[in-house]
Amino acid sequence: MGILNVTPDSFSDGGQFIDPSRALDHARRMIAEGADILDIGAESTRPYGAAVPVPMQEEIRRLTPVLPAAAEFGMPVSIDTMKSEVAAWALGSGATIVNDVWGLQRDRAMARVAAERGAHVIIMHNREHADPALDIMAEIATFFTRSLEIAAEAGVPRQNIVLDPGIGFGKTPEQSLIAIARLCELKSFGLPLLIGASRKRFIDKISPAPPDQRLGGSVAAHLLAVANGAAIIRTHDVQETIQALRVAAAIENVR
Ligand code: HH2
Repeated sequence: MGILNVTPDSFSDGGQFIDPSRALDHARRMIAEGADILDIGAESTRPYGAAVPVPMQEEIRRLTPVLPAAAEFGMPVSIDTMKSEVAAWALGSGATIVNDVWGLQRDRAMARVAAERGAHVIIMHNREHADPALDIMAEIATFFTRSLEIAAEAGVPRQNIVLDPGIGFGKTPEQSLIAIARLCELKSFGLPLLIGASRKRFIDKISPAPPDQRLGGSVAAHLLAVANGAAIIRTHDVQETIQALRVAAAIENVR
């Protein structure tokens, strides 16, 4: 899954793709590099730092010149939003997947919108504040169970759901590491797992570097995530990530 942030303020690539023609060039490039899904967002989810909430109309205004055109490229498009109105607009404009970083638990209309449109849904674990004392795997499992109840009540078919432990969201850096190290425990839900470790701050805690210099750490995290059961990797760096995954798979296959 290639990331396309049509935002002025995303933590790692803010402002780079706010211009629609640059955004669409980047989408084309990620598809050429092998992305199977485009994840388009117009509000920084701000895993770190102060959030500047974006009004719904502004989110749709940023997406209008980009999302419908990107959907024409033939790859599935997911809409990275916390707002059901934005999700509804995007699903009516070519997106087929809703990526909700609040796992259907914040905007209660989100599950209904996804069900009505027959969309796939990415349920991501999140919480307002990290708590170092938490058993993070138990917390994630409890959160997923609640999100899956909300999805079922709204009529989202279980086979349309992907689960994501939410690397960097409401977690200490160590808890993000644990979520990757113990990812296979979440296989018990019987659903595909997604990991988005791309350029995130836990990398900087281990090996200090600004976001645009965290490729090595991102690739390491993603290789281990796949080894531990991830089916989808959300990345800013499609070409490098696919190359690393192909080489790792080739080595596994000659055993
Ligand atoms: N991470 C970010 C945003 N959306 N969605 C899912 N499902 N999983 C993630 O890990 C995830 C996500 C944050 O990364 P980015 O999009 O690069 O930053 P920003 O939210 O600042 O635009």
